[in-house]
Amino acid sequence: MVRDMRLSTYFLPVLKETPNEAQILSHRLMLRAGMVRQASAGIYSWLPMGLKVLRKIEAIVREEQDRAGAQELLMPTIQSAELWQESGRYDAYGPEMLRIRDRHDREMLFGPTNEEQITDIFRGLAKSYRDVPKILYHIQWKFRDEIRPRFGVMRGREFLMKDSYSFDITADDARKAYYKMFVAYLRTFARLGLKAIPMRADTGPIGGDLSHEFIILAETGESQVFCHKSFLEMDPLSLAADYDGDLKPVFDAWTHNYAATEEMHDPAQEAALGDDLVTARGIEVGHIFYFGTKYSKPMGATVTGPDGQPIPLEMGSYGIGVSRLVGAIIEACHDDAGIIWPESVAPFKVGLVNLKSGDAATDGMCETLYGQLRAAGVDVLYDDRDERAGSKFATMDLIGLPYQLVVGPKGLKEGMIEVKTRATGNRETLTPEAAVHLLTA
Ligand code: 5CA
Repeated sequence: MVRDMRLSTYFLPVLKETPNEAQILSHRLMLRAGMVRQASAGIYSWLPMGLKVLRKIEAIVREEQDRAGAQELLMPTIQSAELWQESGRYDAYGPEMLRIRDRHDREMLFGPTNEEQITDIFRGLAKSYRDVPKILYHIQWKFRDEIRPRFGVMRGREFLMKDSYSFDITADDARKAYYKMFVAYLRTFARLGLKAIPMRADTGPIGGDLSHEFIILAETGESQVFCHKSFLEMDPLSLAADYDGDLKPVFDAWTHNYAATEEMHDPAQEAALGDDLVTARGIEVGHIFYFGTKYSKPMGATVTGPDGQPIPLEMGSYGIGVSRLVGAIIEACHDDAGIIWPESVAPFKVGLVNLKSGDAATDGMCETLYGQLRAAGVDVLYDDRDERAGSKFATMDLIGLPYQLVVGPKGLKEGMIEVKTRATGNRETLTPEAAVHLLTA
């Protein structure tokens, strides 16, 4: 049985006024729909409904990592400065890194990413070429003291990231790991209801020479991006996800046409595209890097090869902005009335609206429907409050559940209830049995 969720008792602090600190739509909607509350600049508490969405996104990201053969572990948020001194990034990372001293005056930091930490784990525990290939990942909070935290959870200071790290002994094998994660990302974003385009990207402070950002196009995006218009039509879920097979053809199919972020863009190639060029704003939801031995060499992370000689590990890292995705999905999926969740990440599948709380017939029918749907494993939020119909509809549209099941005394006299599909606005009058059938099919 799915958990009991009645609006009369659920903690859903919906705001009537539009908060004026929010500059973009997803941030306004997240505040209005009671999903998050700002704790301090760029740092948010996740309220029950926001957390539900975050967890659903996290679960899809995890499933696709596991499917690709990556193994989950969990590294701490607080790291020792020593590891970063070994890699040479402690000073290079600059003021974005939150530096902390413990009671013994030891230098610590709140991790902005985990290349050093995972390299340290691997060098300590993996000894032989037989210990690779491996892809390890975790889903953990990061801290970056961004100069301009903004747009709510989209550019936070504390944010949830999925970061994976691959270990191989040849550059060729490391590329295979890169292709695997590339395909896992296509699948992940498609399942989240997003069209994310892989674009050639700059490697920035992570380093390396091969990198793609996964970008969803949105007017409010922070990056300027350029791509061939064919990307708008490509369908990631039509791909075979046979991770044991050769994934280079899939990678080639997705990268042979031009797509680049601002840092990597090439005006000559763009001019040659003519009318086929799309210039747009985009939101970076994922970023993957191949950087070879950049960390393994200075940190002495080697395994012994078949001939007994040490081989420095070939590595890559692969990030997804899990908390950023909550805002990004809203940027991609909304209308004037509010959020329109893709079913895969919706906090509840169905909102049950009782148009006349206190009326024996409507109350009775609502309880019956609520019980049947929950018994069938459907996540339902029941609006059992004694409120005006108009305000109930506005709340349902705002929070964006895929289906609204509306029960009122008039319809019930005819033995009918209404199902509204949030995405299309389409309403159907059905018998209660037909409605339950539709929503449990
Ligand atoms: N170590 C590498 C890959 S694991 C890394 O840190 N890559 S990253 O810097 O590109 O970050 C990975 C993803 O985290 C980005 O694609 C983005 O979606 C998300 N992200 C980065 N900074 C923030 C931020 N300030 N707020 C929210 N999400 C962020």
